Amino acid sequence: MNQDYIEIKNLKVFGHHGVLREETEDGQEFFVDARIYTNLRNAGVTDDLDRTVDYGDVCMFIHTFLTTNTYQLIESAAENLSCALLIKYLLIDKVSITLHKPHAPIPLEFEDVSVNITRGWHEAYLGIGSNLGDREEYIEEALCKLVETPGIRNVTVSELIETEPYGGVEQGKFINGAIRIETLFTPIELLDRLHQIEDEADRVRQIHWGPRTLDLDILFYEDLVMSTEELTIPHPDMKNRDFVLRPMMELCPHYVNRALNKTVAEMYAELNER
Ligand code: PH2
Ligand code: MG
Ligand code: MG
Repeated sequence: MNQDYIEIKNLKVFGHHGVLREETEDGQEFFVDARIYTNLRNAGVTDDLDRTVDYGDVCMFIHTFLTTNTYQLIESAAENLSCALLIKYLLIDKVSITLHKPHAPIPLEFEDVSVNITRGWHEAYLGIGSNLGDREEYIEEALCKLVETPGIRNVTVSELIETEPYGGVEQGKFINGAIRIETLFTPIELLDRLHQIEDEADRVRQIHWGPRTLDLDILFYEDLVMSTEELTIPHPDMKNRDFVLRPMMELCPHYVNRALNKTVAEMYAELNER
């Protein structure tokens, strides 16, 4: 993983962020520290500004962002600023922002109050499937919606394949595929967005594992291993599903399922031996 960064310290911005009326009316000084994680190797060896993130440009962007938007909370100002930087500058993988408010309305002597957050793009893999209605059209539409979602970028799709229904319910054949994305969402936020897209595809939740116009499942989210009532990552049944592993073989055969310590290629080979 990239460890390089550009660091900006104590960039002064006069802004109107705050909960109190005098804060939004009169404004006050804020100071921003920004650590911009981006690989500096290419710029380093070529001496070419176009291969890095221009820190002057970033400073102007931060200044404009924090003067033209106002937030009640410094948390919210930092959050929205981080996302805006990650979306605007394609070379930034991750950003750490500290937003200082040294004149915050606290009736005591103090030096500074600040928030610090780190935000970045996360690699995730999704399964997609449909076995009702115009299957290709539902999948095409869902892909467009993913591509157009702010907070999702670099959407890559495997070949789409027709598959026999798996799991014992008698139903029509599926079209399945796998998708690689990069996202700013947390796993739960991503799941919510996928459910929204499913709902917009006229999906009705009837029989468990029954026919559906559109199914979008999270297969991997970085190297995360998690399990809640709502969501298990990596997808707990992927090792048994040819319709998941076959398209994944095309996208990421060497990706490791950290719950099983097996690569996609190993899971696929073992499934085919059974
Ligand atoms: N999805 C299921 C159940 N069975 N079978 C195939 N071939 N493809 C699927 O996407 C699929 C399934 C539940 O999500
Ligand atoms: Mg599914
Ligand atoms: Mg599902």
